[in-house]
Formats: sequence, C-alpha cells, structure tokens
Amino acid sequence: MKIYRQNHTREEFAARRSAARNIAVAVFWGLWLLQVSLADSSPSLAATLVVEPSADGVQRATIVMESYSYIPDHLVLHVGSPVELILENKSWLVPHNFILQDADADLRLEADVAGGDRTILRFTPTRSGTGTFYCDKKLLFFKSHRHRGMEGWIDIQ
Ligand SMILES: [Cu+2]
Repeated sequence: MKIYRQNHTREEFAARRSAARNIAVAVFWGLWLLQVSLADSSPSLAATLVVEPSADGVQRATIVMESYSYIPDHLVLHVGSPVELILENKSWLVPHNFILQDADADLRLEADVAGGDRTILRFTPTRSGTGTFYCDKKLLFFKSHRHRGMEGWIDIQ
C-alpha cells in the first residue's frame, strides 16, 4: 500500500503567494487601463460663465476637470482685475492639466492637477482677446485628452 503525501516546502508557498500577488497587480492595472481608455467624453454641454469681480475686486471662478471635459468650458473675464482660477480635478487617479498659450490675449497659463487635487491660477488680464485652453495629457498610445474633447476658451473683454 502506497501513501501519497503532499509536502510543500516553504519556498513553494512563497512562490505561490508571490504569483497570486503578481496576478492581483496585473488585474488591478488592467482594470485601471480599461476604465481610463473606455471612460469616454461624456457629451458635455457647453457652459458659459461670465465672471464678475467679487467684493474684494477679484474675478474668482472654479473650473471642474473631468475625463474629458472642463465645466464650464467657456469663461468671460474682464480686463484689469485680478483673476483667481480654481482648477478642481474630479477624476479618480487621472491627472489633467490646463494650458493656455495665447499671444492675442497676452496670456500664458499652465497648471498640472493630480487626480482628486486642486490648484489656483492667479493672473491679471491686461488686454482683450480670446484664448483656447486644453489638456494635453495622454496615456501611452491613447488619444490625448484634448482629442477626446477636453478644451474650452476664455473671452477677455
Ligand atoms: Cu486631461
């Protein structure tokens, strides 16, 4: 009569545990990639915000950043008063940025905002014009956020 016994060495258990961990990590990043690539531009309704200076004379506005839009995506600002632009990234994990390079309005703004974070851009418009802002982030070989609709514009009057 034969007796089969399964003896696992400590090394075998360690190898199995490490393999399980590798699979869990691969599944996590796989799902993350999937949500980042599939989460498509929710058809954002163009929203205009006309910003008036508050009691302290500052033109204060909040832009919410999502995958893949800015809300609102159209701001109207006025020449001469300081602006505080609050950028709030509501995306989970996905970083967004805000880039505005406009010679016409003499504005050069740039800010990176990590997922779930916020930042404030301060500037004072010195002349009227229109500038387009956008997010140039992209993941690997996927289309840039701008290509997915993440852009808007500022009118300075
Ligand atoms: Cu983005």
